Amino acid sequence: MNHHLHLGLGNFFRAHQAWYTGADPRWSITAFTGRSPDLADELTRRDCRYNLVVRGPSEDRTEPQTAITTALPGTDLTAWRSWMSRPSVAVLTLTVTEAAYADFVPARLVAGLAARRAAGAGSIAIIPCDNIPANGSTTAQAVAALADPALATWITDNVSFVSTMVDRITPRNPTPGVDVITEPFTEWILSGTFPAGRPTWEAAGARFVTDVRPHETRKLFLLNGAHTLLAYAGSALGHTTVASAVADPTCRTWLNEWWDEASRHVPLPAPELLTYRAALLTRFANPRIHHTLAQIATDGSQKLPIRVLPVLRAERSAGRMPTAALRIVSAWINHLRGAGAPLNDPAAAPYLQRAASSRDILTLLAPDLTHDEALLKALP
Ligand code: CS2
Repeated sequence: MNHHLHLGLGNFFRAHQAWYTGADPRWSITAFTGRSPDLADELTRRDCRYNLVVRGPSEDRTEPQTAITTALPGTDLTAWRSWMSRPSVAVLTLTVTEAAYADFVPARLVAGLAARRAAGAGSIAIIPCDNIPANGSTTAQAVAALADPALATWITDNVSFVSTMVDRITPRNPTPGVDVITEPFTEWILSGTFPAGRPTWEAAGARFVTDVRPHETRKLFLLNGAHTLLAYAGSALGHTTVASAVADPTCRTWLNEWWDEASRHVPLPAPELLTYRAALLTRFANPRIHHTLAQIATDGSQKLPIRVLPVLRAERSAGRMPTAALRIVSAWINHLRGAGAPLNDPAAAPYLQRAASSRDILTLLAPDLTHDEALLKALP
C-alpha cells in the first residue's frame, strides 16, 4: 500500500485532498491533526470513517469516505517522525492555515525530513494546500532557512515542493462529530513533480499544470478577496452568513466593484473570469451552506496581505484610487475597532494597540504605502 501523509486534519482536508485520494484505492492516508488533537481520537473511534455531506442548493448527497486509515494527534512528534521515515509515504499534503507557515510548520517539516533522511526512506513530494501564493516555493524557502547545510542538500536532491490552488467551500459543521459538510464545487490545480509517485488525483478531476499562478491569483483575489469583503463590510451591515450578504443588493454592488477592480490583475482571459464570477455568485448564494462571516473574518491580518493588498498596490501603481480594495481595508480597520464580525486574530495584537490611527495601521500592514497621503485620506 502507498501512503499519503497529511498534516492538518480539519474539515477542509476531509472534504478536499482526502476525497481526491479516495479516487485511487491503491493509496491510503495517515493524517495528523494540526491544532485539535481530540479529533484524532474521535476519528479513530469510528475507524476513520466519516460521511461527506455534499450540500447542493436543493439537496444533500452523502458520500461515505474511506481513504483515511490512521488518524494521529499532531502533538505526537514520535509518530510524526516515524511516519515521515516510511519509504511507502510518497506525498505529504498540508492544510494548516495561512498563519501556520510563519509559525510551527517549517520546524515540523524539518524534524520530519531529518528523520526521513536518517532512515534512508528516499524522496517525497510536499504539497501545501493553503491559500498562500506560491505555496510550494514559500514552504521550500521556510524549510531551507531552518535546515542545517547537510539536510538542506539532501532536501534539494530528494524533496519536491508542489504549488497548488485548492478550492472547496467547507464551513464549520455546527453539529459535533466527524462528518463534513461541503459544497458540490471542487477544484485542485497542482504544479510540480512527484519523485516518489502520487495517487491518480486526476481521476477525481485534479489538474496538473506547468504554472499554477494565474489560477491561484484568480482564486485568491476573486473568491477569497470577495469572502473577506463580505466578512468585514457585510457583517458590519448585520449579515452573519455569506448567503445572506450576497442576497443584499448593496453587498452585490460591492462584490461586482471588487471583481471589476481585481480582475484587471488576474492574467487570464476576460471571458474565463466572467464565467468564474458568475459561478462564484451561485456558490456564495447556496442557501443551504451556512458559511459564517465570523469564520471567514478570522486571521484578517494574515489574509489581507495575500487577498487584497496586491490589487491595491497594482491599482496605485497604475495611478488609480482602488475604491473596492480600499473598502475592504477600511472595513477591516473598522472591524479592529469593534464593528461587524467578532475579532479572532491572534496576530492582530500590534494592530489593536494602534487601532485608533489608520496611519499606524497602514504602517504595520503595508509599510511601503505609508507615504501615500491620498490613500491615507481615504481610510477611516
Ligand atoms: C475563506 C476560505 O475562511 C476563509 O478565509 O475565504 O476558507 C474559502 O472558503 C476557501 O478557500 C474556499 O476554497
